Amino acid sequence: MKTYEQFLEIKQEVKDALDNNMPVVALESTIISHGMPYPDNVRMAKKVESIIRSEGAVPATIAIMDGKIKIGLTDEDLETLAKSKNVTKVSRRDLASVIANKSLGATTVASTMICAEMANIKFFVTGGIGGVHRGYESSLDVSADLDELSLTNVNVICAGAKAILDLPKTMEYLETKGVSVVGYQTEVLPAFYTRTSDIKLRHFVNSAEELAKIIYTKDQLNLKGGLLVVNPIPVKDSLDATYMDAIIDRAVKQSVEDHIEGKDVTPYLLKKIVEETKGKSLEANLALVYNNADVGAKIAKAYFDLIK
Ligand code: PSU
Ligand code: MN
Repeated sequence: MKTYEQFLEIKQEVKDALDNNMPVVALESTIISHGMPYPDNVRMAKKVESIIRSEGAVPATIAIMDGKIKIGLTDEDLETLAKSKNVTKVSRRDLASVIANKSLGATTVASTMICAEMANIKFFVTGGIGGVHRGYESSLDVSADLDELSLTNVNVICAGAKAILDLPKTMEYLETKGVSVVGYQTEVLPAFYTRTSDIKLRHFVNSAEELAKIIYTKDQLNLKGGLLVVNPIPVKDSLDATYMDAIIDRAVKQSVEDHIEGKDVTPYLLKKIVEETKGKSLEANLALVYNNADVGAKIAKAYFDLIK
């Protein structure tokens, strides 16, 4: 028994799937507690799980509760995370304290990867990852998500990174850390609310089967770290880039004026953008997460079909 297993509480449904080599897809909880307002957040969390199930995979939303890493949550757990005011945003550096103190914690991309790997889950669906923030030169703000992608062998499916970040620098950082970014039916980096950016990708695929082969090969090569799959928002849900750029610029400027720092930056910006777009950005955010859930489950399924 591994020493960390004493802290894992894996839902029976997830355990059964793992034992039988069935596809399991991990989901983060910071997107619920700090990424979207109530009650849209809990609606999102439940719908994402149902999309993954409808593709024949098992969802496993991850959070820290009662001194345990819970892998697979009940609807009641999701409601608690969505509603509570005192949920800690837990990244790698926060994990031990929040578990030891038995506080309620929502996992970011970085900590969800760590917990998923402990439970032997290979795939993880989210909306957007953290990255190198704009104004990095003075703040030194780089999300721990990026280093985690280079360390932890969990494959992450997202819609790129939000334009609240410095996208070219985020891509440079991933390159330095040796993280493979693979476009799913796109040759350029999608920018979350929009399908495209100026950044060309070095690797892209057209199908879940092609991705499954790359992931299988990466594992056989024993390369550490995760693969980052970037999947563009559907055309009908994407927003106008110029409109969003202006809103994001204002939100970033306001965050500097308001002296927002550290882990509060991302939630602050997400909230401001939803307010400024009168909910339009939230609708886009929901749509891209659902799309990622669909694609992520298909990739997980293709992978387990391949290794059978
Ligand atoms: N980007 C989004 N929505 C989110 C997040 C990022 O569009 O909810 C969350 C994720 O949990 C991500 C975290 O891991 O924010 C990154 O926070 P930070 O920048 O503080 O590392
Ligand atoms: Mn940060």
